[in-house]
Formats: sequence, structure tokens, C-alpha cells
Amino acid sequence: MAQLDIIIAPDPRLKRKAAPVANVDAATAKLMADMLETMYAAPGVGLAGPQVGVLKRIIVIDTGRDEAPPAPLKMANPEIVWASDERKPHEEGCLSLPQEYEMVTRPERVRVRYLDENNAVQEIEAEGLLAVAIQHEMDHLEGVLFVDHISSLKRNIILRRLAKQKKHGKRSAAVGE
Ligand code: K1U
Ligand code: ZN
Repeated sequence: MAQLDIIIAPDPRLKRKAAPVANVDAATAKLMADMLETMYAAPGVGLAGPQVGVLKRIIVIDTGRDEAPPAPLKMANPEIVWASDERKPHEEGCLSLPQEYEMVTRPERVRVRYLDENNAVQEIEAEGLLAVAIQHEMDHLEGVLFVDHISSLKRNIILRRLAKQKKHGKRSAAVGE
């Protein structure tokens, strides 16, 4: 397995739509394993292909907490086939927007159909953090970030702050060269 580099916003690669996977072959299964390793190391509870520069409809999620045994979900071509009318606010973060957190309101429960790492069709119903993470990761496949769900004022403040940090980081690296 290998750890992948996570793209930090603002970056045009995070705003593009990802393409469906034809079928989950060995290379896709390896990518899913690498994405999970990257997510655990970050640490995070989800990761989507575009965040590691892969414009494919692949997401990985594990919302198990601390002492719980790992319960990874590896999904290709996830589709929401049902969403509850009830919506709930939840605080969201993103590995591509480090140290930024905001409340986002989404459907409380969803049913999602996807291809697993063995190319088998699966369907699960999710609520709580798992439902939030699935919807957050699926947004990445459409080039949508959690800040796209908040006011443009807050979004611009966050994106400008991240752009400044990136610029500062680059300048530091150049000084060290
Ligand atoms: O998409 C991502 O960058 C992953 C993101 C998923 C997510 C978290 C919370 C609400 C919605 C979506 C993260 O994992 S951010 C990091 C995080 O929440 C976390 C980190 C360590 C332990 C527990 C949570
Ligand atoms: Zn994210």
C-alpha cells in the first residue's frame, strides 16, 4: 500500500466532476486501499478520488471511532437512491481544507448503492456521521466542497485564508531551496 498526497484548496482539480469507473478491477481495488491508508494517516473519516488527483468516482469512508475495530467502506460509482425529507445540521471538516469547520445541513438519512472492492453491487442505509460523510464525499465527485453549502461571505474568508497559507508555504519552501 502507499500513501497519496492530498490536494489542498483552492485548487482547480477539486472543482472538476469525476468520471464513472467501468468496473472495479485490481488497479481500482489497489487505489481504494491506498486511499484508505492515506485517510487513516491524515487522520480523517473519508476521502474521495479528486482529493488525491484521481478524477474517478471512488470514495472511502470509516466513521468508526477510537477503540472500535476498523470498518472501512470502499465505494465506486456511489448513487444516492433515497434521501430522507428530514434534514439535520452537522459540523463538517475536510482534509482538503485543513483546520476549517462549518455547520452544513443535509438529509439526515440516505440509502446509497455502489460497487464494492470486489465489483459487487451493494446498498446500505446510513444515518449520523456516516450519512454526512457519504454525502460530503459524493459532493467531491461533483467538484463541490462543503464551503459551497455555506454563505459566500464565509466561503470567501475560508478560501482566501487557505490561499494565503499556501502562498506562505510555497515561499518558505523557496527560501529553503
Ligand atoms: O473529505 C474529507 O476530506 C474527509 C472529511 C470527511 C468528513 C468529516 C466530517 C464531516 C463530514 C465529512 C474528514 O475526515 S475531516 C477530518 C475529521 O472529521 C476527523 C479527523 C479525525 C478524527 C475524526 C474526524
Ligand atoms: Zn472533503
